[in-house]
Order: sequence, then C-alpha cells, then structure tokens
Amino acid sequence: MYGNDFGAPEEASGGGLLGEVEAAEAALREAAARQRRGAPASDDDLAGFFAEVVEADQKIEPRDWMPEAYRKTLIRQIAQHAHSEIIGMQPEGNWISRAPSLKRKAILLAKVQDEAGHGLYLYAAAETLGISRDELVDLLLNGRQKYSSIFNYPTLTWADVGAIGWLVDGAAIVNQVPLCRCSYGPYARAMIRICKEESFHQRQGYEILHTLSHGTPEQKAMAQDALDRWWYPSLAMFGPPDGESTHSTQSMAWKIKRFSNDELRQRFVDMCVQQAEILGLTIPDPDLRWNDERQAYDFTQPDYDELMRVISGDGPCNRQRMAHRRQAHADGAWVREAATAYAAKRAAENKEKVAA
Ligand code: FAQ
Repeated sequence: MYGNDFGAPEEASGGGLLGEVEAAEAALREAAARQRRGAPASDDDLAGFFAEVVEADQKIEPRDWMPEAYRKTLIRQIAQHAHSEIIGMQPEGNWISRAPSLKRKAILLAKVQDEAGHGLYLYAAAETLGISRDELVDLLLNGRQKYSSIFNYPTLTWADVGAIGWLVDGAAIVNQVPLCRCSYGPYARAMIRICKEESFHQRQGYEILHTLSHGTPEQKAMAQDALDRWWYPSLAMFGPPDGESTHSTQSMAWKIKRFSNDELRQRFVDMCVQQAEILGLTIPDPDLRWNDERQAYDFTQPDYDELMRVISGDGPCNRQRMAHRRQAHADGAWVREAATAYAAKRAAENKEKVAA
C-alpha cells in the first residue's frame, strides 16, 4: 500500500504514488541531460532566462539568478517543511518507549530517525538559498517561522501512531510527490528521497491500524477513535481552501507548487476511502459519498477556523511542542560548542601542515 494503492498490508506494490516519485526522478535526470540555453545574454536578460528555464521544466539551481520573491517563498516553504519534520518527531517519539513490542519499538525508532534526516536534507536545501541553519532554527524558536498544524495534536493511544503513519504521512506524500517536480533543483531532489521514505512510513502506520482493526473489539475501537480524531486535522494539513490561499497562485506560476491545496486534499480523500474500507474503519464524515459527475468523493471540509487558530499558536499542544524544542536546543548547546571548537582545531592543524 503505497500512497494511492490499497489492500492488505502484505499486498504491497510499487505502483501508485511511489511510481510517480520514480517518474519524477527520471524526469529530473532527463532535465539535467537536456541542453538548455547557455546562459543569460546580459544582466537585462536575467528575468527572461529565469522564466524560460521554469517554462521549459528545467531546474533553477543555487548559482542561477532568481527573483527575490521566489527565493523568499522557497525559504519560507522549505524552512516550514524542515521545522515540521523536526517538531513532527515529538508526537511519535512520545510512544517509542511504550510501543507494544521490541519489533514495534525498533520500527518506530527508525521512522522517527528518518524524520530527523528529512529535516536535515531540507535545512541543507534551504541553505543553498543563502540562509544558514542557525538562522532558520532561530526563526522557528522565536516564532517567526511556522511548522505544520498537524503536530499540535496529542498522541493519546498506540493507535494514534498508526493513524499518524497512515493519514499524516499519507497526506504528506500526496502533498510532496508533486514537489519532486518543483522548479528549484535542491528542493526537488530532496523530495525524491523523502517521498520514498515516507512511503515506508505510511505503510507501517497502515499496518499498525490493520492489526488493531482486525484484533479484539477494544483494539478495533481504539483504531476507530484514532481515525475519528486525526481525520479532519489531516485534511487541514493541505492548507486553507484555494480561495483563501495567499501563496498558491504565485507558487504555481513559478512551478514550486504543481497543484492547489484543494486539488491535493481531494486526491487524499479519494485515496483514503478504499483504504479505510480494507481496514474496516469508518471515516467520520456522514456526507462522504461518491460523486459520479465529478468522479470524486464529496466530503465535509475541515474546520478552517480551527486550522487558523492552531497555526497562530493556539492548538492543543503548541506550547508543549515549542517548550520541548527550546529545551532540546538548549540541552544541545554543549554539542554545538564542542563541534565548533573541534572544527577550529582541525582548521588550525591543517593550516600548520600547509605552512610546514
Ligand atoms: N500548517 O497560501 P497558503 C510531514 C500557512 S511534513 C501550518 O496555502 P502555501 C512529514 C502557510 O504557511 C508536513 N501553516 O500557503 C511527517 C501560509 O502562512 P504564511 C509539512 C500552514 O505555502 C510526518 C498561510 O497558511 N509539509 O508531515 C498550513 O502556498 C509524520 C497561507 O497558506 C510541508 O511543509 C498548515 N497545515 O501552502 C513528519 C510541505 N497550511 O507563511 C513527522 C511543503 C497553510 O504566509 C511525522 N509545504 N499554512 O504566514 C507546502 O506544500 C505548502 O507550504 C502548504 C501551504 C501546502 C503547507
């Protein structure tokens, strides 16, 4: 079950969204191999060159000229994405020591470590735009940059770990597969690897819920309760509805975003319905039904006022998540100091060697 595939956990296939990631990877290689116009003819031609590269589905690279607003949009989005991966370690990290078996602990530990890795790829991609990781971390800690709303909800039971994998990683993949074709090369390349790993994450969550929903009545009830609590916050991850999305039009013109928030939300709902059926769980939406005309499911929208409240810092766990991150950052100060001192020592030694 990868992305929009569905079936029992043992019926994994490499198609669906993972197939799209592979196609995006091949397209990246082809774009790199294709001849593009050598270089801008003059400084007056920089904007024309940028537009031509984007139009031709080539990649903008760090060395290339880019409009300042494009750079700022990318820094905002990539940083928000990186912060989400790092803050997103907390809700599941909370369950590592309580996972029900050694195997479950090992799998969850690996998954949470992967999220840290995703944060690092993304901070590295943002750094190519001329901002340092220290600056980005400061912007998160002083509240000037955001992270995804979804990580401000609590993980009350073990089934929540399953729901995060299935729904949160599932929504993340639906949102991120198109980002593999983003016009900015370093972001697109980071997304390829991240999406492949997210497929595993989604699958492990689905497998947890499949086990619970085919277990005792209490386990099935726990799985249903997790779906009931995570469904609407997961739909809200895709952002405000198109009419209220401030950045979508420009980001789509620059080919940073390839689909609108509502298009991706719809795709996610359509993907989940059959997966929920296989699980034997009920999506908590009485108005969910197939619309033959649209060839898509009609569904109830999430509460966007709640989304705005959570984004602005007033969700169930915002304060706890930020306090934990600030504490972890303070606790890590000695590691950063030691690493800086060691790097300075090595640099001095190298200088001496060169001079000798
Ligand atoms: N949460 O104009 P738009 C993951 C803000 S990774 C918080 O539509 P845009 C993996 C938005 O920033 C999850 N803020 O914005 C994982 C803007 O505010 P600003 C993260 C939100 O950028 C799994 C304002 O609202 N994924 O889950 C949210 O065009 C499990 C107006 O919105 C990414 O970051 C929200 N949900 O579209 C890890 C993917 N929605 O900056 C651990 C990359 C909107 O003007 C465990 N990002 N806002 O003050 C994107 O694709 C886009 O940034 C969107 C928003 C689609 C999130």
